[in-house]
Amino acid sequence: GRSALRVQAVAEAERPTAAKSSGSAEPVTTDITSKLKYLFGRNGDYTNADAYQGTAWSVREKLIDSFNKTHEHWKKEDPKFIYYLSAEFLMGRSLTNTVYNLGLEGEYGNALREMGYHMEKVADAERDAALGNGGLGRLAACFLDSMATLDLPGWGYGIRYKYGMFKQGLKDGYQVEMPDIWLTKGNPWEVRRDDVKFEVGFGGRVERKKVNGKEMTVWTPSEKVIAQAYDNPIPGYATPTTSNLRLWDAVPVHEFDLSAFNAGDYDRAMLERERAEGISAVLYPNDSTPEGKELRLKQQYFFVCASLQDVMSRFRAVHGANWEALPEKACFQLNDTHPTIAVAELMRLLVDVEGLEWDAAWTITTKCLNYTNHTVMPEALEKWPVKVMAKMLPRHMEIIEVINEGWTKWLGVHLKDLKSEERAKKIAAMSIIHANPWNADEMLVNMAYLAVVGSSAVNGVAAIHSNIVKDEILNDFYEIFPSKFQNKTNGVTPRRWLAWCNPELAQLITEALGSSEWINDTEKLAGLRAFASDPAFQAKWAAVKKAKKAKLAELIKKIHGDDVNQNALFDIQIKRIHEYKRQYLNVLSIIWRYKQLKKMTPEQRKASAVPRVCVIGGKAASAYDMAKRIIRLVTAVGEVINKDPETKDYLRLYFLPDYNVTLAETIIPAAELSQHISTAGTEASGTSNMKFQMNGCLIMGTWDGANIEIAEETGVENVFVFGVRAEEINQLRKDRKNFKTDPRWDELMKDIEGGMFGDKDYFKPLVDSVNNMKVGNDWFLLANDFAGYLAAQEEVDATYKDQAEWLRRSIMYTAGSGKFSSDRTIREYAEDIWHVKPARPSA
Ligand code: Z2T
Repeated sequence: GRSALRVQAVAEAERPTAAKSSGSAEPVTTDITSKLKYLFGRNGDYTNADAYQGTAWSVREKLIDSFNKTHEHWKKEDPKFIYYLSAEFLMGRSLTNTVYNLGLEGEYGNALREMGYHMEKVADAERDAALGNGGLGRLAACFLDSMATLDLPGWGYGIRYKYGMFKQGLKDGYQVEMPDIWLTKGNPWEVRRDDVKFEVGFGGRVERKKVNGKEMTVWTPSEKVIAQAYDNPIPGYATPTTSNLRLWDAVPVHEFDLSAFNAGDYDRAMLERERAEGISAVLYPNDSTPEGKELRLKQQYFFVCASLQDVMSRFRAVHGANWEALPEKACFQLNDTHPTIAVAELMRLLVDVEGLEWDAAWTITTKCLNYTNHTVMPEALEKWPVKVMAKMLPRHMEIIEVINEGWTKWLGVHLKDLKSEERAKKIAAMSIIHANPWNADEMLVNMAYLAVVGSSAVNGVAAIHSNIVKDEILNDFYEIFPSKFQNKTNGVTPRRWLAWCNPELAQLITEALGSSEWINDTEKLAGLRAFASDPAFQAKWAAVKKAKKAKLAELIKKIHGDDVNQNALFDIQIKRIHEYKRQYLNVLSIIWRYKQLKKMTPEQRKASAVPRVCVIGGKAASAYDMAKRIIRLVTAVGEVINKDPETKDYLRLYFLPDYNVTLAETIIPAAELSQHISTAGTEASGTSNMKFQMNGCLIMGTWDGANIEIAEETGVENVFVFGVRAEEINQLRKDRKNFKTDPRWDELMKDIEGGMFGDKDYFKPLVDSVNNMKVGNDWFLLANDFAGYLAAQEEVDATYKDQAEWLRRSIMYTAGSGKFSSDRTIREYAEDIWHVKPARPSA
């Protein structure tokens, strides 16, 4: 609201560069009304949704001005570019971010107010661009923001899915999935590049032929589609730089089959269109477990092939066929293994199309590519059956075979000192192509191995995770190439995740620090430590949190119809639903709390209970049965406890459906405690933990992922840490059968099994999954961490009773969050991996 504008006014005055507004003389109100008139045929009497359209199409023009200036500059300078290849970009909304990043909030805020609208309500009409599942996709979006803000020449490349992440609804407490129809009202944040399209082939045959006297390999695909480019400008903050996210849409080569049409076969006439459009139709809704479907591989190849051709055609336009120099001008980051087919595709383009020798092409390829790993869960590592790949991408399969021959041969020489038996074993274990361990007849391409062999650098996303990558999952490779392996701890953009989503807190921080420079120099937040114990500052800090809690309470009321106690501790767990993230453990502790409250007299409750409002949100992959049962358990427990007259003043549990970027922007500023309770060693990093930390939310967490580094920066004594350590996990799993469960745990299992929350049969598999004698065998060790978790919960209550201590910690969290800006992460990538340098256009 209003305070946000003041923050910006300060930021404006201090900006290192002038605001990027085009300085058009035409008043903004006129521009907005003219957009509504001429683009939408509207005349007065606009709804908020109309006002959004008019505003967005007007802001778009400023964005394009800035985009054009930046790209003119980059074209002239010809710097080295980083291309971030990712199957997912979870951008969320763009209006507020664009207006604020471009420094246009004064102009547009005033114009809308003059017209009788509020920016906040108008912005609320925008649909999220939800082209991602969760952490990995949102990370890519934060990276784009930081790359632009740091003036790094770089683009994102991905897929323009027609349908993004499904919309989640609840029916009788069960998850229902609905398509995400986000493009129907048009998208003001994209520009279709009619002149940028490339052919992408699939299937067909491979032949050796003499071409101009040279022996060449010729791939003749049996199916072709066109990749059509759409550019999504990415405005940096406090800089004239506006970068780009180029997304590909799949369209048919021929509009339709005219001969089939003329013959009256309308269905066949449209077949090619349907097959093509199917490729970019829908995002696979799996977070961290891959979908082994052919269409998914098609998507991966589709966007990689188009992106590489695009980069190479721009290179050729300037440098001709001097491909040896490509690594000086372009480097590609593979966001997990999803774009790993790039290793084979770049080889194909260089060898088959450009006519380079294999070895020269291999040197260029490995210099250009780098790979980021995002998970250590074995079932999540992508492997494509050789059969599938050979049919869809026959030439790529050949290339991968040749790469693997060279690789295993090289290994043989490199490991010559090993005994022959051991050597053979090691080579078999490191072969890119290997048998399916569950089905010896099926051969698989291990995409992580291909990515490691084909890259210059390999990195994990938090210190502990990078160590697990080195010591366990890719240990053989690490031993051979120790210097290839790096850590790049994740970060989040402090613009979207603090300054813009929590303008009230931003203003308070700016006042305290005497400048808004922290917005792109988050290490300055450390200055808040001096205020952590200051009662006057604490009171202002508390007032902001209270206002944000009121907003979340409003949302809960809208969704569930309930009024919640706004003085209660707001306890939040929002993330994809997954067994390893252990939402189930959270629910168990809530049930335990409920039972304790029930045992108390009203006087006892009044005297000692700390009221809590628990919120859980997150989507379950459509095919993830156990995750759907967990959602139902959350809603079932909520149905019981939220209406229990004895306890409802002290405990609530709400499942907030359709968790997405926009919802996170409301929930996170309101959170006082957030839960990051994955089994140690399973969450690669986590990134919402960083967003909560920035917003002064205390963390309850296991010693996992980035929690560890957050605790180090915040002071371990300020964090509620519990649970076994990653080093213990393997042994504990082996010992599971001998584990003696806590009697309180046994009681809760009986409660659920006995139907305390209804749906007995439906919950039975959940109970079984954490039974140390049953199939599931409690793989994620909920029972082992249960007692420690309850103890940590008691510590939370005790701390909350001491509000001065709670507020001190809250301030210390924000003060300690400087490291977790994605600006820091991107600077590290730029220096250690990409070797790209800033190139800022003049304002
Ligand atoms: C994903 O969001 C993550 C890992 C994946 O592994 C896939 C997806 Cl879609 C293939 C997450 C991690 O689970 C999370 O710990 C991490 O913070 C995030 O990626 C960004 O690195």
